[in-house]
Amino acid sequence: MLASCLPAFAGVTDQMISNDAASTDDVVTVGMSQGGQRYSPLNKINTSTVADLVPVWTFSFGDEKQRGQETQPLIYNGKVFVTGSYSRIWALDAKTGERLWAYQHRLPDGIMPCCDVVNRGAALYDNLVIFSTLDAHLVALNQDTGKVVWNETLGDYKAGYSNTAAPLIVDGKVITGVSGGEFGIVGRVDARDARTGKLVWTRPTVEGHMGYLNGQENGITGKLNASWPGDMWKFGGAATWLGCTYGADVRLIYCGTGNPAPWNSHLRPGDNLYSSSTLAITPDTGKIAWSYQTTPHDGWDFDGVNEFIPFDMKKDGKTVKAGAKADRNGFFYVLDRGNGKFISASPFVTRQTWTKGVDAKTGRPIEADTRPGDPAQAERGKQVFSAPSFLGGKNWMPMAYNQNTGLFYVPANEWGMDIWNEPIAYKKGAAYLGAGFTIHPLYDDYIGALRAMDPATGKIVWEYKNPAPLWGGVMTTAGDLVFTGTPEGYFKAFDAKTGKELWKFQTGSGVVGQPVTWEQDGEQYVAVASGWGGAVPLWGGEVAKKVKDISQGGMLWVFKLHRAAAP
Ligand SMILES: [Ca+2]
Ligand SMILES: [Ca+2]
Repeated sequence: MLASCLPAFAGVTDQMISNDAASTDDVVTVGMSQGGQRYSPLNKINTSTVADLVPVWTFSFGDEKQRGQETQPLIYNGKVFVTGSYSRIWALDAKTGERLWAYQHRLPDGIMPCCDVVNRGAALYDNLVIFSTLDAHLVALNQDTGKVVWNETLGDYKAGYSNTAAPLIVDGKVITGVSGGEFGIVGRVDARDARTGKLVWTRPTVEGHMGYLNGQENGITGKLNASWPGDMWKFGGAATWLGCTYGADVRLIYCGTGNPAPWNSHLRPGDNLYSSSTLAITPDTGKIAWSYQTTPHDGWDFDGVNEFIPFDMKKDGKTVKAGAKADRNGFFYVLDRGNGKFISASPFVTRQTWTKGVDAKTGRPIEADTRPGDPAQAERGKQVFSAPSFLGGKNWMPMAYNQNTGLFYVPANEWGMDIWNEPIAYKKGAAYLGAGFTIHPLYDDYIGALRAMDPATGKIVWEYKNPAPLWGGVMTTAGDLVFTGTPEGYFKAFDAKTGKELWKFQTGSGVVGQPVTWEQDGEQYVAVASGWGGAVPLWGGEVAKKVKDISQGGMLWVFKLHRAAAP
């Protein structure tokens, strides 16, 4: 067929999504690939040139609406698609930053996002840009006009459902999870036809709930009452609030699940499957292929939602088809991505009080005696100190994997909590915790630590310590660079091999967004959103006091090398 017969841009295809990591002139997935490695082969910006990185344009999210900007921009067809707080999205001219269109989702009163009004990015498919909203909708807009093409409901916001994660596209299906584990919702993974929004399958993440495929019953999840007592599974949590990644070679979708509900674990003796786990789900049928529970019978709100990233691990002269996850509970896990077999668990923060370690044979943690006490006989059970805190050794902010160095770059935090349990009963639309807590820093001089982990040895190769907690995503490149932001407002670049800080830029507000890079007209660009917020100011206890003076914001920053610096 003659090239002239084809429109210049026919829309985003499955092929383009599969190839996102290698195609450097666009970024069509959150995570910069379906697997979420956040690695770019671009190297014009590198350890020698990064000092000359300067802003090209900025875009203000505007209005009176600021708060946390945890988004990742997408770049396609000369446009930047970026989401913002309060379920907003914009299309911008990639060359100039000029606004092409804006869409602001009409949010009802009474939405219940637990952890700030954030959004973590959109998905592109065909001529659509698809994102989820704080009232638990999934909205698809025309990429050229910003007009709504379809709008589906993910859950009842009055029961505590919301959604902030970026959707994942697999084989023409849009894959989403749900938020709301603090309100006793039931976690779920859905697959919809990306063009129409029509539900293909749904898979609940709490045992006893029925799955569906094309409107037909498709088997219950797990085995009723095998790991949950009585009716507790009916409001069992296990929210899939960070969405999913995909291992194309083994054709499995990986979704992390959050805490079992309520937090008071004495009300639900048992492992409480499939909470605080990684689930591998088949994209065609929505069946669970394997699962691995990082925190059985979670009593600390460790969740297990953190992203599971497929990578090829070189170990003992062999290549292992592995996947890695830095869990809120403080361990960096490596599993076989095909069958879920446990390979290793290594601490990536300094303290894990809840366990004596992970059994190397079974992969099951050995519980230490630090579970908050049973309040059955008293108003308040015994208070304990636990590290990590429930905000996690790592929270939502995604790590990155560099294919050259073979290292993962993990945005970690060092903090603990006083935690106690209280009586609680489920009530629709009310917090369902049965716990109280105060978060404390572990050290005087830092909370955040960007750590380079060698997945083959479980060793920390280098670390960068930051006074405030790290809350932004990480990106790494073939230019031997690691990019991330700080609540203090800096966007920074580090040497991927040594951790040496090579460049920083003050963005005017805390950086909790996810950086990306792409090539345009022969030059390499880098972008990140700035705007302080997220869970720390809301839930951070003693830590929140430390960061209370940071200005809010809402700005997309775009950088490239200063031309005058060229030879
Ligand atoms: Ca690409
Ligand atoms: Ca939780």
